[in-house]
Formats: sequence, C-alpha cells, structure tokens
Amino acid sequence: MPKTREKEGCLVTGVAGFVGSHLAERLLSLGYEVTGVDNFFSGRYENMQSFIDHPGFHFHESSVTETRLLTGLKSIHPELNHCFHLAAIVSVPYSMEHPEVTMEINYQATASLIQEAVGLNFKSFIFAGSAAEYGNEQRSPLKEEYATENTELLSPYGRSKFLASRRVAREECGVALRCFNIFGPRQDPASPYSGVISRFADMALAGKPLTIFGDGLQTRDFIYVSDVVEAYLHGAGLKGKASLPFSGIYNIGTGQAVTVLDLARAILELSKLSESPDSMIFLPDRPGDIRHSLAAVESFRSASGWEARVAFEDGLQSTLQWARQAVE
Ligand code: UD2
Repeated sequence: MPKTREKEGCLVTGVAGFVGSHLAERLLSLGYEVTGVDNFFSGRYENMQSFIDHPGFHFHESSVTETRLLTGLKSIHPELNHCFHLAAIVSVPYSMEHPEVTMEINYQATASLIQEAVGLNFKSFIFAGSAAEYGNEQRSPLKEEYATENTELLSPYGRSKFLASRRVAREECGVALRCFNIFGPRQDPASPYSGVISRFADMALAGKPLTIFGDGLQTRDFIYVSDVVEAYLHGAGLKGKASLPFSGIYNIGTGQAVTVLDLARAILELSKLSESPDSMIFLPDRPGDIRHSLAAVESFRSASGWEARVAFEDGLQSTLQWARQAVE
C-alpha cells in the first residue's frame, strides 16, 4: 500500500529542547502529525512558540520515565508510528553529580520506550546518541566501532548514552545517531557549559571578549542543527535511501575539524568586530576537556544518503542573527 502522509505520526520527546523543537517544526512543515513530550527540566516553552498552535501538533507535559508512556500516547494519537527520542539529561556536570538519575532517564527510560515501540509495531525509533560515547578515545576520526565496553567514558552522561545506543542497535528496532557538536538558533548560551558557539555569539554581541579555554587549538566537529534534523528524517526512513527497518549506530557530523581559535575569529569577523588583544581572553584549560573530536561520517552517508550540507559560515551567520534578535 502506498505510504500516505496522513497515516504517519511522529512522537518527539524533548520537543521543547534546542534540537527537538527544530525537528518538530520541520516534521510539521512536511505535513506529519507531531506529538511532543517535554517536562521542561531543560526544555523551554518559548522554543515551541512557532508551532505550539499548529493544528498538527499535540503537546503533552510528561516525563519519559512515566510508565507505559508510549502506549498511553498511542491510545490518544493512534497515528503515531515513529519515535524520535531526544529527551535526556543533557548536562555533563549534572550527570557527574546525579549519576543514578542520569542513568534512569537517559538509559532505563530509553530501554522502556524501545520495548514499547517494538510492541506497538512502530516503523522507526531514532535515538539521540552523543559523541560523548567515545569518551577519551584518541584515534581520529572517530569511527562508530571505536566505542566499546572498554572505552574510557568520561561521565555518567557518556555512559548512559553509550548503553542506550547499544540497546537500540541490539534490539534492531531503529538507529542511534551519535551527534557531534550541534549548534544553531535556540541553543541556550546561559550556562558556563553551554555550547561554545552560543557562548561566543552571546559574548560578541555584548561586546565582551571571547573566553578561550587553553590555547584554542583544540578541535571540534561542529554541525548545524538543520543538518541534524535532516539526519533524523533519514534515520526514520522519511527521507533518503534507507528502507525500513533501518538499524544501527551512526555518527552525525561534518567530518571537518575546526579549532576553537578559528571559530572565535570567524565569530568576530561575522560580528564585524576586529581581532585585537581585547577581543579574546585565554583562560586555563577546562578540566576534563578532550583535545580533538572529529566524526568519521562515511557510515551514515552510505546507509542513508544523508550528508551535512550547511556551510559552517552560513550556520554561524544564522546563529548570530538569532542571537541578535534574542537580545533585542
Ligand atoms: C560536547 C557536548 C557535551 C558532551 C561532549 C562529549 C555541547 C554543548 N556539549 O562538549 O554535552 O557531549 O561534547 O565530548 O555540545 N570552549 C572555550 N570557551 C568557552 C566554551 C568552550 O574555549 O567559553 C571550548 C572548550 O574548552 C572545548 C570547545 O570549546 O574545547 C567545545 O566546548 P563545548 O562546551 O561547546 O563542547 P564539548 O565538546 O566540550
């Protein structure tokens, strides 16, 4: 039977979060019914502003630890057949202080959702994995198979994500997408542990010097949020060449390493600020930081046809534009 849009319903957990809100917005624009779940532990109501009143959107304020969450939602929204599971404790420092809660929310709740999704015959289950699953791995670029039981993980956050991704792969019920450093509009710049790009954008707009931890020559694989959203669509078989059931663990990155120093320079330039001794301050290394993090990106490309498309400068430009509006 041909696939009809009307029969496709998508659950997005963590829908009020940075990535979840972009994903919901995109799914709605493509004509899917979207059910969103968030408990506002780190999500923000404002992130849903552009689609909260959309007729195809249904919001439930719930925690992913609720017993039989998926079954309850399916009885209200029978069209649900894809689960995008993004809700999580996302703060590494919080996970250090609360390892058990982190494990319960990031791992046990995921395992329960998988079990329910399988029982309910969901077409796809897409889990938000993380580059943190590679812990202190020194080989570069990071290939999916490098994360093993023997990997030296650096936080309960990394461990919970590793175990959950492995569970997704073992059940063969869907894909775990290990995202590298995601950036873009709606990423909260407020905490010292917020993403470096949102922090730098905020500092540049406030005319404050950009704070560089260490020598600035550490590198990251920065990926723009809309590319991540497209990766989710490919993971669910809603785009691209993968046919369902599609399962496994895949990296989501650009495959390009950018130094923090080059990032700082690019932000200054795009903000029309000149580089001067006052435009950056060099602070001591941040404890626990890894030096380099770069994704090997071939696996997901060959399995699904997805690849990152947004040029780094364009992504930075859009992020800065959003940050400007946010302070106005
Ligand atoms: C990312 C994830 C984290 C975890 C980790 C696993 C984000 C926001 N964090 O941490 O959740 O998955 O990867 O490896 O995606 N920096 C500065 N100045 C600042 C802020 C940061 O120099 O004001 C540097 C920082 O020292 C690091 C780089 O920028 O070398 C990136 O920092 P980050 O906090 O954005 O992300 P990361 O990779 O540490």
